[in-house]
This record gives sequence, structure tokens and C-alpha cells, in this order.
Amino acid sequence: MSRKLLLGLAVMVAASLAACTASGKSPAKTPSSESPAPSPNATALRPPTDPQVLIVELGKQAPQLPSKAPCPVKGGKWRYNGGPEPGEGPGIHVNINHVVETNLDGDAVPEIVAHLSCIESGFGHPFDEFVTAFERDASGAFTALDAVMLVQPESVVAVAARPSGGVVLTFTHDRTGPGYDDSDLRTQKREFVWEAGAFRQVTGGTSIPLLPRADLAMTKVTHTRTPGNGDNCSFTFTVTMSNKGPVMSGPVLIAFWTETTAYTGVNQDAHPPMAVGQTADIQAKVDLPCSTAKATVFSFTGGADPKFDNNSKSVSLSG
Ligand SMILES: [Ca+2]
Ligand SMILES: [Ca+2]
Repeated sequence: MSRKLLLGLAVMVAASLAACTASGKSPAKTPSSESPAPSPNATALRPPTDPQVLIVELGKQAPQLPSKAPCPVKGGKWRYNGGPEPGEGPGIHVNINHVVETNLDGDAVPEIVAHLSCIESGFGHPFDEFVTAFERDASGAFTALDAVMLVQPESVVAVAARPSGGVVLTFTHDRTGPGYDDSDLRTQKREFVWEAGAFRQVTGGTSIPLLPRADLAMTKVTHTRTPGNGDNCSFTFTVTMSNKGPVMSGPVLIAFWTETTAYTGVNQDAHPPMAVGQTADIQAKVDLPCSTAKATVFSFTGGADPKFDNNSKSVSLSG
């Protein structure tokens, strides 16, 4: 079963359920006391440049990235198509997600803080996100400062100037768990100053706390079959489910995957939410070709399930 298919089903299921839980992961940064702030007047020498203008200018110049940047193209030039979408053509592209002009070091010249990601052409999903800073000289030429803040496993969704110098980053967690929906999306603002050539966090949390979530566990599957019309048989599955999480689940859906039929049965009526510690036998019926040798039975509920490898079982249908 590919991850793409799993996620595709997760989106389908999430759309049909009312979800209310979330996931999050923790970077290993620790905020500490604030350093002396740069002069707030430094950024007021002239109006800040519009971020969209900066994105275009930065993309056109494609300055060399810091040696610490995670892109496989590190040390070389970017390839960039001038917009926030993934670059065109083969290879690795540096994508400019967010850019802001802010003063990092308290002198009279603002710097540029950019949230970038490396994207493999045709793949479309950023696989390395990072934040770095650039200087810009009087001619407008960008030069990367040798500092990189890695973002994973979280993601940055907004970058803003910190009024007293530095930058405010808005983080969100990586929404990749099966069963997530938009209600899982939460954010956290963190402020950073520039100190000794590096970003240093001064306010905000260090992680987006996990919300308690139900953990569906499939412990047993039995089935019966009756002949149907033509080559199809009607299968009735009895799926023993438990909720091993600390909160009640949402409605539970059962779906089936076979060698010839992907995710059948997913649109059947949801089964009632399961209380903490509850175990229940769920009946699920599906018509499959009588020759089907085996099926994988999946269970889903609203909100991300923090432990997904116990949500399914493979069963033999032969005999
Ligand atoms: Ca400056
Ligand atoms: Ca589970």
C-alpha cells in the first residue's frame, strides 16, 4: 500500500467526519532571555520593500545559498521560476515561500529573512524547509548570511518582521497523519533575534503540544461469504475494534483494500464513536469478486490517529 494511497483515503475519510484532534512534533530549541534589541529606528529609515517584490528580486538573482543549507544543490546556484510554485524543469528547485525585510543586527540597513524549501521537480512536496537571512547592498544584490534554521518536522506558514528587530515565524505541525482535517491545523508564533551570526529564539514555545487523540486498534477480523450474482460474492466482516487512546473517538469507518479493488466500502455508514477503553465488534459488508484471495481491512476515525499501524489487518479470503 503506497503512502500516497493511504493519504488519499485519509482525506476522503476526514472529509466525512467531524474531527477535533491534532498532532505535533517538537524541535529541540529552547528559548532564553532576550538579547539587547537593535535600534527600532533602523528599519524606519525607508519604507520596507514589499515581500512580493522581494520574492521576485531574490528569485531572479538566485544568490548562492549558505553552505549549511540542506538543498542538494548547496554550494551552487538555485533554479527558480520566479514564483512561489515549484520550479519547472528537471532537478532540485529552491522555492521561496516567504520573505520579509527586517533588521537583524541593529545597524542602519535592513536584512532579508527568507523561508525557503527544496523541491524536487515533479514531486511537488517540499522535502527540506529552512529559514535563512540575506544582506542586500546598495545595488540591491543579495548575499546569504551563513546561518540556517531548519524547520522540520514542523513547517513555517508566515514570516514577519519583529518590531524591535529580528523576525517572527509562525510554525505549524506537519499534517501527514491519516485522518487529519483542517481542524487539526494549529499554529504557534516564535520570535527570533540575530545573535553572533545565528538566529536565537527569544519568545514563543518550542513545540506545538499534542492534543489527546483516540487510538483505534483492530484486534480481530472474521468473515463469512455468500454467493452473489455473477462473479461477485457478498462478504460480511466482523471487525473487533478497541479505542486505546485517552479520548473518545469520532465515528469509525471500515474500508477494504484488495488486489483488484482499492478502498471499497469506505462510503458505508460510519459506526458510532468509541469510548476510551471500549471494545466493540463492528459489522461491515462488501461485495468482492469471489476469487479474491485476500483483503486488507482498514479502520479510520476523525482526527489524526497517532498510531496508525494498528488500524488494519490482512485477512485471507480463500476457502
Ligand atoms: Ca541590519
Ligand atoms: Ca491506531
